[in-house]
Amino acid sequence: MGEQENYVESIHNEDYYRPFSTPNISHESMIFTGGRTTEKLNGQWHYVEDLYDVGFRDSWHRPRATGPSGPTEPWDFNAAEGELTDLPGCWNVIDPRLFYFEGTVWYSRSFPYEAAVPGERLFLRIGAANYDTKIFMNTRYLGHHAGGSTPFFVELTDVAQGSNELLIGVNNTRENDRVPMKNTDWYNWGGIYRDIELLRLPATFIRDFTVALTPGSGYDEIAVSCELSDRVDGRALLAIPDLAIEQEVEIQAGLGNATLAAKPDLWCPENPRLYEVSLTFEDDSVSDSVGFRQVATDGTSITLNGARIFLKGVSVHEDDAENGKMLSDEDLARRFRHAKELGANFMRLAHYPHDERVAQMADREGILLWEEIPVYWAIAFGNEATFSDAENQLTELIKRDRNRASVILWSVGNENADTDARLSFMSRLAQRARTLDPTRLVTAACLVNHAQKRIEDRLAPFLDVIGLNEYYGWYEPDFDNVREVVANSSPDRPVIISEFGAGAKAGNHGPADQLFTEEYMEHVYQQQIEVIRDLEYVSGMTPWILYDFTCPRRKNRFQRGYNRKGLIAEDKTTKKKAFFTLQAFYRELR
Ligand code: GCB
Repeated sequence: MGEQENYVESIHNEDYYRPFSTPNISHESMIFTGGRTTEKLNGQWHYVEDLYDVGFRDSWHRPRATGPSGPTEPWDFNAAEGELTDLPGCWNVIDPRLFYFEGTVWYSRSFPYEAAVPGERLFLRIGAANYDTKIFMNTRYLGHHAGGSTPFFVELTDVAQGSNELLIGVNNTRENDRVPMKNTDWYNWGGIYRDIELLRLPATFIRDFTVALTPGSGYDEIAVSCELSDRVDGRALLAIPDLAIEQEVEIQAGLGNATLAAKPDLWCPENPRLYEVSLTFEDDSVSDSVGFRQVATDGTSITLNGARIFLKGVSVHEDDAENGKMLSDEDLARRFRHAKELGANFMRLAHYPHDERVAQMADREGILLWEEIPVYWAIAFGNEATFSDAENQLTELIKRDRNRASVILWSVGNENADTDARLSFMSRLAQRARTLDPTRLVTAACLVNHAQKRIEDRLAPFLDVIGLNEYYGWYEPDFDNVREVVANSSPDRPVIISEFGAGAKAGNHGPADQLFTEEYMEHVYQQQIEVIRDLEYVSGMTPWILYDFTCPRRKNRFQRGYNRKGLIAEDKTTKKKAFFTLQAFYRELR
């Protein structure tokens, strides 16, 4: 007894996180949301930053002892008393004091609930929160989600009452076993920065729904699959009115698969034709706007609907001085406007899953997409828990976007040193992507083998397309080396130059051999284009990058906290000279 006399658990227990480490909210609880009515919980939430993790140490979610005159204990926290902020949003931009905050921020709000129909189930969906999110409702801990850019769901049915208190802790601490790890070349924005929604569903509902042209079918067969929330048998009804399709899909033990003969107009950038597709099972119904197309490789070419295509692209981050990582409608529209102005037909969404509205818009606008998970630089490749996290993020991304015609490539990572541990980790991810989605190509942004001066990566046999980041003219100042690399390489599959570029401060002019001038950057683009244009095996390019972006690693006088490789400055308006160099090339390729 003696030892414990002055023992105060909340200040002596460094294992305070453990009770909140399970259950893990993963892709398994995802729900297909296309066509569903949701109730948004966006808007004003209370928030409080928690530098010392007191919320976990002191269990801020616990019920408070109250007497006739209010609380009977001097609690340091009250969910209803925090300052107010609008969600979705990043805390770094609410208040300059929070710009550099890394740790947990608690968000809280209440909402009323009344079941609309008996037996209804209630779910919470969060579009994304960076990085680890712990959900509490009505004093109960419901689970946590790891991963900063994918959606997740938690069921509230058993805890929901007439009046409900949601308390959500979001932690963005950079850790070496997370995905990404501590060191990245972008800003570690924190917060719940995508929609927060409630879904009311019947007791048995449609959990997943995929629709695609069967690969290799001759463009005349559509494959549909669905999964229900329970292992029931029955029949679902599939409808594609514009193809005059209405067909029953047999469900056995909660799973349904069907193939349909159909001759849809094929989706492509010039004709981004979408079809309304719906699936109904008993009281539940979902729908989606789906484009039908086929992407494949043929030797060192990429083909879309059987025809060779050159991917005229640009890389993009989610980053904004006013909104952090939250993508405003204005930003969304602007990035497509700028891509089109460049003459692009392709975008690389680097280095993590972007807002789902991007792929929806790309479907409508006819822009092809590369989507990626943040297996970036020095991931803890030997750590199985890190692998599970990466695999879960990949699965959540694929499940979210696999009906999007615009998405043609899943990238399993970026610029990772070619070690045995990385080969095992990333080849498993590549296989996972293939199993989840046989209708798309798998890639990764690899590095040049600088010792051998050639395109060579042991991961290549696991990929359909080799992404290649090369910075000749910048980190590798001697541009002639690229000619040697090219002469030494004969890849057996298509290559996309997933990055090249150079930094320039918009408005900084000077001779073409002076770093950080627009002229230097322009010259790098001219030289790169001259080399790339003659390479048969190069099927596309996504130069780095559309806009300058916030980056704490970049501190010289031209950078001042920004990566300056944008074709457009961080104001998202001022174009640098290289923008027009790339535009001229893409126009010529038309
Ligand atoms: C890279 C990385 C990218 C960086 C870029 C740079 O290779 O993939 O995330 O921002 O280089 O500017 O150095």
